[in-house]
Amino acid sequence: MDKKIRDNSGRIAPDLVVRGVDVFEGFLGVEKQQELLDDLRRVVAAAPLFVPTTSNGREMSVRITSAGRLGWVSDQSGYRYQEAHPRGMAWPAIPDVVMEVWRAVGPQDRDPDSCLINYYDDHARMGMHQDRDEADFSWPVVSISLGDDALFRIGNTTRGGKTESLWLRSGDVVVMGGDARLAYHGVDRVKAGTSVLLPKGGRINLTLRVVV
Ligand SMILES: O=C(O)CCC(=O)C(=O)O
Repeated sequence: MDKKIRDNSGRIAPDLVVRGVDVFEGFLGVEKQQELLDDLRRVVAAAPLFVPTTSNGREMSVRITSAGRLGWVSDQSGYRYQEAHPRGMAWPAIPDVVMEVWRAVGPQDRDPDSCLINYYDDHARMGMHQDRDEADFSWPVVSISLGDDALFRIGNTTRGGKTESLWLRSGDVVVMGGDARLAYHGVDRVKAGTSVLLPKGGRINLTLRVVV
């Protein structure tokens, strides 16, 4: 990892804490981002991106796939984690670079079960929501951003109220743990042309979770 400023307990210190959410700016340097992108191309070749729908049939604006033992899906039967891609194949393994990030900023004694891969084009967004499809909220959610800048919004542990926004850039890592684990959050927009990492533009976000 490129950032190595550690606190007394040996953990890497965040650059910023917004409402209890730890933000590690530029955590992955350009070479690691490129390595990760190459890994993700292999993941997507084995388990293609698909458009999730809400239970009432409305298409979400992101395209998704997963790596790891379990992947998150949403369709007319609702949202859930499952062991196979909607087309039936097992999810590919979580890339090593992603596991290195998890071990550097997340728990050392438990690996994630799932790495959700969201692809945002210039028009995609993600509404405010809580991550609560997992069994145990004491494990944090670790998120990695690649590609164009995204306006990430963090709210409260109940819906509504004041929120704060920050731009997430390629290589940034965010950890939502402790009291912030159940904070409402979302992505208001992606700013086209702010990164050259993805040849066709857009943004990839990876979220790592302990599910069971
Ligand atoms: O794209 C992001 O930065 C956030 C993704 C997210 O909130 C999620 O996958 O639940």
